[in-house]
Amino acid sequence: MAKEALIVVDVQNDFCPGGALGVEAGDEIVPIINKLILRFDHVVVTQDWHPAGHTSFASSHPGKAPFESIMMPYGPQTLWPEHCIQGTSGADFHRDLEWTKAELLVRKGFRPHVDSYSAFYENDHKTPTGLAGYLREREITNVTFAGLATDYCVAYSALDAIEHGFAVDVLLDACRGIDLGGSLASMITKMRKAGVTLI
Ligand code: VGL
Ligand code: ZN
Repeated sequence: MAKEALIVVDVQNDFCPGGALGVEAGDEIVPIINKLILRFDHVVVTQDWHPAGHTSFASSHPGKAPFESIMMPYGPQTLWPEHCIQGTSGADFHRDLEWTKAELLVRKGFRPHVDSYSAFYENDHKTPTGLAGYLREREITNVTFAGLATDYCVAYSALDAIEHGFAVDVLLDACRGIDLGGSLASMITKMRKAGVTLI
């Protein structure tokens, strides 16, 4: 019997319009996600959770501007405006997100020197968050993703979930993308090729 979980990715103020890294129409997905939360027996939420001065912030690299890329020991890293700093209101969930039913909250990006898009691994693709083990121990076989941003945290999480052997759905209506240099189309193609069901 398939056992399903909904994973709600980074529905935080800084990723909504007016936020530090606002995704266009990012807040439109909140009522859709609230309905999904009611339908699923198991809900996990993720929260981007950076210390001040995080290595993914352009402001941590003199002379660099947001959305430029730099080489890190673990590969290329896009630089972002300061966002989702631990304990700030920008890092809070959108006020209308009905997250109280969530059984697990996964925080990511809290290590100062490595970014984390995926809910499963840091961007070094080696350091696990523990989510895969949690889902496996709970005997969850199917995961459905919704949230922000389609082409970053949602896509990287979905690809890692496939790698871990889960059946993976991404509900595109319940996601919004950043779309940097064609990233939305390229990550959608990558997800489809990897075997993610895009709905
Ligand atoms: C995200 C960029 C930086 C995301 C998080 O949630 O997609 N994107 N940090
Ligand atoms: Zn981040």
